[in-house]
Amino acid sequence: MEALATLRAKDYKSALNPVWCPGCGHFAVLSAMTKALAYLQLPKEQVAVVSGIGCSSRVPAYLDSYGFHGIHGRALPIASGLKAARPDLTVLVTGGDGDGFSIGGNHFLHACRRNMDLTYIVMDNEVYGMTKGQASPTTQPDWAASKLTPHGTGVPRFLPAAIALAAGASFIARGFSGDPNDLTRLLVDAITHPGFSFVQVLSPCQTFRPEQKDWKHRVHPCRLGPTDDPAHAAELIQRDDGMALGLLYAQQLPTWQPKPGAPTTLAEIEAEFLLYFNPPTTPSARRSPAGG
Ligand SMILES: Cc1ncc(C[n+]2csc(CCOP(=O)(O)OP(=O)(O)O)c2C)c(N)n1
Ligand code: SF4
Repeated sequence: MEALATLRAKDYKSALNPVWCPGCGHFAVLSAMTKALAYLQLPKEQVAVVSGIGCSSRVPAYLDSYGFHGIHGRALPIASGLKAARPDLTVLVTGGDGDGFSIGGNHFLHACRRNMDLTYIVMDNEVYGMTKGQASPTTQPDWAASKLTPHGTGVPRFLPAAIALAAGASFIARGFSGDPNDLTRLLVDAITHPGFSFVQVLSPCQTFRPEQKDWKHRVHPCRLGPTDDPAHAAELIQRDDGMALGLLYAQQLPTWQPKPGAPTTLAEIEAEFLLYFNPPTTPSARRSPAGG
């Protein structure tokens, strides 16, 4: 029997070159993703990457797996539908802090508590990069560089790890694009964790947040974690300065599974939603017996 060829990180890259600005942190995140996939030797046709909209959400185009470049803030519901229909696939979800925590914030909360076996990688640069530098939910309240918020937003920051924990996520980690080896290891752990894995990746925006160059001096390993105790995790995440890297919390919780016998093929799913096989033609016949 012919031995299967080993897949290398570059085998997971598509022929498209990223259009990101030179020095953008997202390059290293893409590279760590390909290394993690190669480490796990996942067949390319068994991997699907779903994203929203933003510079970070362009990732599916740069990978040679299945992918779906969705709509702003809707990557998680699209990925959840895909995972429900094809539980055999490894489904990764990518996006930015604007995409995932602002317009997509509601979906983030419910994906955490539903605990489907998805890996959600958020490239957090504390700004809307693609739309030219507006404040995002993770932007500091006094950041006044955007013309839209000349005095800062004045609004406290969204704390992704704390909110993921409160919403019921079973795996929470923080990586840094400037530390690609540790990031690769975190992604391997996240992909192999059964359930919803949330990885916040600090990924600087060179263009609209050039001051983030100093992140390489500010990040540090998480000294208190990881833990599987939610109370301990809450304490360590709340005390955290937002720059602690590594696995923060992991817990084995029941994952969402499709019910046995649930429809899986498109024809079966369509049949579930079919209201009338022989639609009534007259308005009175269309009314329900209660007249509703
Ligand atoms: C419904 C909708 N609203 C707004 C936009 C405009 N829009 C595109 S990307 C984006 C923000 C992206 O920021 P982020 O998710 O942080 O990613 P980054 O570009 O920083 O990687 C916005 C507001 C849109 N495409 N669709
Ligand atoms: S605008 Fe910022 S996030 Fe977008 S590609 Fe450029 S550096 Fe990266």
